[in-house]
Amino acid sequence: MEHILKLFGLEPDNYTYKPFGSGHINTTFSLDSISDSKQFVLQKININVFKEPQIIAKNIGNTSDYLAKNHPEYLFIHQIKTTSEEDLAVVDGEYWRLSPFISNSYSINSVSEPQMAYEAGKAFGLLTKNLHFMPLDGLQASIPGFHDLAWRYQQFEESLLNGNQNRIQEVAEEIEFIKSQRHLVDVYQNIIQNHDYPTRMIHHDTKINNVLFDKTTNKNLCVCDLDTLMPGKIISDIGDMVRTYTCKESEESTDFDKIKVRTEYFEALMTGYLSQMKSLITPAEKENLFFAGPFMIYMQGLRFLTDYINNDIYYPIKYPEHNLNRAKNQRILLEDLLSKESELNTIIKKNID
Ligand code: ADP
Ligand code: GN1
Ligand code: MG
Repeated sequence: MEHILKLFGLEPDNYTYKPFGSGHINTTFSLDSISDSKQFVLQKININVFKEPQIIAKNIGNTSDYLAKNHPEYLFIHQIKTTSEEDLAVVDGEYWRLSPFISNSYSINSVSEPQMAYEAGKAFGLLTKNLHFMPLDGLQASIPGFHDLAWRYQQFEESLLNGNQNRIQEVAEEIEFIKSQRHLVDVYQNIIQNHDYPTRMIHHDTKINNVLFDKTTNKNLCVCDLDTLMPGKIISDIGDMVRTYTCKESEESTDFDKIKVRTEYFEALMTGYLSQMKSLITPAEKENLFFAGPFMIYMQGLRFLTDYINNDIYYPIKYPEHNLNRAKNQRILLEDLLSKESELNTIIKKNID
């Protein structure tokens, strides 16, 4: 830690640090100065997942420069460079990045008021709106195929061939469910092949704890967790909001009876998002707004189930059936969402027309 801090020009004796946040992938610390009010967020990038950390740095760096020039009033968490002007500090083959801590902010792990869903939707809508005209040339995916549902389905099929045979037998019902919804992959592929469906700079991880709220006003301040900020489609951002804001229970819950879509939260997040994006959304995007939710919930369930079958090589687990329970949770959420399709489409129409 001492060495890392020095690379960023910070005096190690002046700082205390502690683990921060509850993400699955990276390791996050907050750094607090003992002599003044300086605070930072230091993050070790998981290089098993992000195989080329420089891509993250470039995506965030380009976005930061673009926003500073075109939307200087917008609060964007920039990267602090090392003393040798690098975006990342490399120590023993591990990659670290530093950003300012946004003061007077807090984040939440579940949404307990529609107003928070509205604020979060607005925050992600504003990011996409401000990046609408940003050139994407030369930018790459920090995780290739990250939200490529066809590829995720292929990985699921491969797990059925090469994965843990006992587990495959045990989860036959969940496997059948994933297979029964295979048509969602076709809808996704139609979107990808549709030239009228734009590629935009997309956050790709719009979970509620990636929004920072103002401690004083409870309004959104900005979004954080920018590792997957990269070119993509709006169904990723809208879908992950539907996945994580509409249900009272998180993806960790095994209280399966309580897994239900709360339509007022769906409306709140859509209203917030569309308050920013309504005038920029294309007809092709408009047509597929409901699909965003099924797309992301299906993909997440499929990823958890694939990981269970592959003996839990990706997501950290706390007990043996953890990934299986997460997959069940997402299956139930998807079933409930699909059963409310017509009601939710009415809400979308009301907000977009
Ligand atoms: P991960 O989810 O991969 O652990 P995040 O970047 O989301 O990493 O950070 C974890 C938590 O730390 C966030 O949910 C948020 O509460 C807080 N956080 C992250 N960046 C900042 C920041 N720059 N200022 C204040 N809080 C932050
Ligand atoms: C991971 O790092 P974290 O917890 O924000 C995952 C997301 C999943 C999420 C599910 C790089 O995000 O895609 O939606 O877990 N990120 C990566 O909780 O795989
Ligand atoms: Mg996060």
